[in-house]
Amino acid sequence: MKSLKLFGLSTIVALIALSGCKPKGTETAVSGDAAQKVYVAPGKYDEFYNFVSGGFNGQVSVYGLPSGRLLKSLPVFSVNPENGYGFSEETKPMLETSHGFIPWDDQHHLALSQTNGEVDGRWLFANANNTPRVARLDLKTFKTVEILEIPNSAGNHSSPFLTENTEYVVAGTRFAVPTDDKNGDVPISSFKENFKGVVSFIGINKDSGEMDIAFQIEAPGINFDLSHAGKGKSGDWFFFSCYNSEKANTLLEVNASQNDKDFIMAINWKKAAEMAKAGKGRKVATEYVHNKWDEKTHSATSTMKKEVLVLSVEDMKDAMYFIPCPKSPHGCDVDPTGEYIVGSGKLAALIPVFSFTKIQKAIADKNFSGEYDGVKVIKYEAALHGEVQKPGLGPLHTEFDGRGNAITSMFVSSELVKWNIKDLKVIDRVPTYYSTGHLMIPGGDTAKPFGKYVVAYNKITKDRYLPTGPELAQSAQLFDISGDKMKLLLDYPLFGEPHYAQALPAAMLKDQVKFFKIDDNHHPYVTKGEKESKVVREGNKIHVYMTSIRSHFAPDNIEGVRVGDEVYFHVTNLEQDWDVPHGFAIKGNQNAELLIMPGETCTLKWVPQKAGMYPMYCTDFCSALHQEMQGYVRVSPAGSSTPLTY
Ligand code: K7E
Ligand code: RUQ
Ligand code: CUA
Repeated sequence: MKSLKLFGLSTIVALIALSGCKPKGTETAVSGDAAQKVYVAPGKYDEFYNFVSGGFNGQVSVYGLPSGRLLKSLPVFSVNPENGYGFSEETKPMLETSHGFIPWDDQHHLALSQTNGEVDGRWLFANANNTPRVARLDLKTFKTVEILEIPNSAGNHSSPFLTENTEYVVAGTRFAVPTDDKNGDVPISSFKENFKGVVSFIGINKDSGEMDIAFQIEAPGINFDLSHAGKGKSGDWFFFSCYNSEKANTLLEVNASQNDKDFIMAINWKKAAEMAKAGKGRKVATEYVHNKWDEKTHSATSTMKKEVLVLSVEDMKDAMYFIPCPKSPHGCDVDPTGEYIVGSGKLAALIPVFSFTKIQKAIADKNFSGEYDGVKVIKYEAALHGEVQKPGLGPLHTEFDGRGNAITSMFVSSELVKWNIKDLKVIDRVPTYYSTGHLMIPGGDTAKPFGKYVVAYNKITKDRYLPTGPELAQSAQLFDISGDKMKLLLDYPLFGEPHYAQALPAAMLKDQVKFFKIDDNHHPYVTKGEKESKVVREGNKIHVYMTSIRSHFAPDNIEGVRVGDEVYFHVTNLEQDWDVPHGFAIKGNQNAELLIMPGETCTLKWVPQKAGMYPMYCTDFCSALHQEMQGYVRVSPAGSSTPLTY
C-alpha cells in the first residue's frame, strides 16, 4: 500500500511532524453496499450502543452503530447547561474535588463493567485526566452516579481499566508526582528522589458498584500511559505501559525518548490485594473526595476522605515486574485469551507482542536483566512472543476481533492494520482520514469481542466535511470487519475529542432503561401534588415548592421576594409518561436552567440582584400550550414590606 513508502524515511521522530499525511485510494476502500449496511430505517433501532469519550469536553456521548447517529451526550465531568448538571443544587456536589468545585475535565477512556471477562451491561466507568477522578455511570438511567477523586496522582490517563469480574478499576498516574504526605513544594530538579508513579486499585462493590480506593502501589517515578487487565489465565495480572523511563522532568524528545526501550509494568493484583488485606503498606495522609448520587432523594453528596493505603516497591518485590518495550509505548492491550500482551511503541517501527506464559516462566527462572529502581526487569527476549514487522508508523492502540486477529491504529501513517496474533503477519491495511488515535471493536478489549465493526476515531478531519471555520469536529470512520478485508462504510463527525470508546449490543440495555416513578421520589423538597405547592420564607431563604405539569407551574405568580434573598425553586415534574420533561428558567439567574424528568425534583438557586419583575418559563417544548407555561416573580428592594404571596 501507498503508506508503506514512508518506511524509507530514516527517522521516525521526524515523521511525527508529518502526522496526517494523506493516504490515497479512498474510493477503492469504500464497500459497494456501504449505504445498505449503515442505513437504519426511520423508527428502527441501531444494533449497538456506542459510548464515546468526549476528551476535552469532559462528557461521554452515546452513538448508535452502524448508523453513527448521536443519541445523547451524558454529562459526567463538565457542567451541562442543557439539563442543569453542575448548576442544580442536587448535582453541584458531583463536581466537588479537594480543590473545590471544578466545572470541567479531560475525559479519555471508558470501560464497560464485565463479568467473566464479558461485558455485562451494568455500569460504565470514565476517567478524568486533569483533576484525577473516575466516574461510574449507571446503565439503567444513563446517569453519572459516582465520582471518586484519585489522590497521589496527576493526569489520570491509565484509567479506568478493569479486572475481568470488575473487582477493581485501576487509575495509573500519568505524571510522576510527590505523594501527598510529602510536601509537594520541592525543587522540580529533585524529580529523581521525590517523584513517584502511583497506580490506584479502586475496589468495586459487586452489588452496588460503589467505588473506593482499596490500595495504591507506589512505583518508581515514571509515567503510566495505558493499561489493561489480564483475562483467563492472566486474570490475576494487570499490565501498564510506561514511558519516560529516563525520569526526565522536561519531556523534550531527546530526554524522554533516549532510552531505546521503556517498559510494560506487570502487576499481580491478586497478590497485591492480599498484601493490602494482610496489613502491608503504609497509610498516607491525603485528601480526596467521594461524590455519590442517590436516586431516591435525587441528589448528590460529597464526602472528604483523609487517608489511603500505599504499597511500596519493597512490598511488591514478588508481584511487580518491568518488561522492556520499544520506545514510548502507548497502548497496552491484552488479547481475548489472555495470553498475548500488545505494547504499541509510538516511536517504534514494530509492534512487540509479549506472551503471558513466557513472562511467568521468566519470573520462575529469574530471567532478569537487572533492576530499575528496585523493580526486577524481565529480559525482553524472555517475555517476547514476537514482533509484528513493519506494521505502519506510530502504532497506538490495538483491539481484537475474536477470530484470532488484532487491529492496530497507526497515528502517523493514518491507517488501520490487521494482523494475525499467532504468526504476527500483517493481513490487511486500510487508510484512515486522518491520524487515528483509538479504535474500537464492540467488546474488542474483552474475552468475547462481538466483532463485526471497527470504528477509527480520527484526530484530524481536514477535507472530509464542509469547512466550519478554523476548527473542524473530530471524526469517526466505521469499517465492516466481518470478512478478511476491512471495508470502509461510513464517515461521521463526533462531539468533543474522542479517545477511547466502548460498545455493546443494544439488546443488552434497551429494555432495562427506566424513568423515575414519583412514588419513589424521596427528595426532601418534593411536592407530590399541585395542592401541596407553596412558598416558605426562612430568614433570607425562600423555598418554592413548585410543580410542573402540562401546561402550567404551581405556583406561577410570586410576590414578596426581596433583593438579598436566596430563592430556591424546588421543581417537581408531576408527569408520569416517558420522555415528558419540563424545563425551568428565570431571568437574570446565575445558574443555568433545569430540565426535570418525569417524577423528579430539581432545585435551582437564584439570588436576585435588583428589584423588578422577573419572568420564569418552561424551556422544553412540552405541549401545544408550552409557550403558556410561564409565570412572574416580583422582587422588591431589601427591607420592603411587600407580603409573601403566591
Ligand atoms: Cu491514545 Cu488519551 Cu487513550 Cu487518546 S489516548 S488517542
Ligand atoms: S418555539 S417549537 Cu421555542 Cu419559538 Cu419553536
Ligand atoms: Cu413544560 Cu414546556
